[in-house]
Amino acid sequence: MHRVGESCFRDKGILVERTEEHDLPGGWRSDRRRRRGCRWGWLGSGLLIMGLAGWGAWLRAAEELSPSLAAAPCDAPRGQAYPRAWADELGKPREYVNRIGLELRLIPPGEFRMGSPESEAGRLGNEGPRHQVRLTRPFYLGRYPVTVGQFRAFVQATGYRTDAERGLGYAGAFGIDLETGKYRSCESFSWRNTGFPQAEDHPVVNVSWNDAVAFCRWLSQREGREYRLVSEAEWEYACRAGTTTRFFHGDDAEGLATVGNVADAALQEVFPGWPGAIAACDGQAFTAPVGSYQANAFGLFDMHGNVREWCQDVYGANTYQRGPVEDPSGPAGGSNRVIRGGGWSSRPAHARAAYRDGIAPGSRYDFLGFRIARSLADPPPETQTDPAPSTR
Ligand SMILES: [Ca+2]
Repeated sequence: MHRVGESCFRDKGILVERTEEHDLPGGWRSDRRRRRGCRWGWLGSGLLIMGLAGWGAWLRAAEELSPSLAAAPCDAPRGQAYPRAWADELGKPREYVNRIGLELRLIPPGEFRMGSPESEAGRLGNEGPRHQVRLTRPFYLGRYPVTVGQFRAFVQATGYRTDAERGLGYAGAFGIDLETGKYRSCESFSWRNTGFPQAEDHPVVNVSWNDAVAFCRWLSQREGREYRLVSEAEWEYACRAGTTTRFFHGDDAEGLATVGNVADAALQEVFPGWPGAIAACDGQAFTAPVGSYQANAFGLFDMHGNVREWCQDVYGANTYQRGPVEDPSGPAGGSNRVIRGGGWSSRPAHARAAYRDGIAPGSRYDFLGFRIARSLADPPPETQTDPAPSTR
């Protein structure tokens, strides 16, 4: 065990251990054993700690009741270790698959710098000021955006008609005109008809925020536990997974080809001159099957590309200046909802971890889908696995 600069503090019932240096996964197991010993008091390993390290060390160890917050910046091995440590500590599965095949990963509580530094290439004014945010509660987050097949299960079970199909505000959805390469509204566009081919494992698009919330409501009733859209802070924290760069793989825009489906040479083959496309070619001009690119350290796919994603929060352009720094959930008033992450048609600047926008909740586009979250305050899921970190 190799530790430097350790301290503890208590905040809102959560005991937090701050450590400047940690062991990687083996060290977590050592931490856990020590904490369990503390819980059992004189009968456990607390006696050994007291005997070996003295009274002061025992007092410090006795207060350590949970793993550390996942503190950014951290490298990928440590980022992978945090969820495993919290899953072990909480006795929860690190990943599970629900009844419609939706895979979720446990996201550890943690601290990160939300927003972008003023020096970041492509930065917009609504990404600042960059500020420290703490998420105090672990939660589950979908590994992928919700797929066409999963959304179809919802529609078939309920007969639900989306805002595009009902013509809320306008008929259909906004999609790309394959003849001109321009965006336009088309009354025949919906999640069933995007204008380009989609298989069941592609992310669903042309769904509004209202449709996404309806999906969560149905899934909550079906599964007996509450599903919801991810908050904006949760989204950026989960996307970064301990990193502080423009993208979770680094700052290089061309590197996006390995981690996400963005505007690239494949799209330019269909629409020459598409603005901002990277030179790499992933062979996918439009949406790709979810999970086709590399995951981040938290095991999440498609955070930087494939589809933009609805978040739960109301959008405010200047909310970083006055919002809470602990478990922020967006402004109380307002109508537009936050969208995060890049899509298949996005230029790199719009695929950054800090990039944010807000649009009307009834909007539907062929580059916009959603990802769902769930709290841990539910009974254990029926199907559970604990796989090795994926490198897909
Ligand atoms: Ca592509």
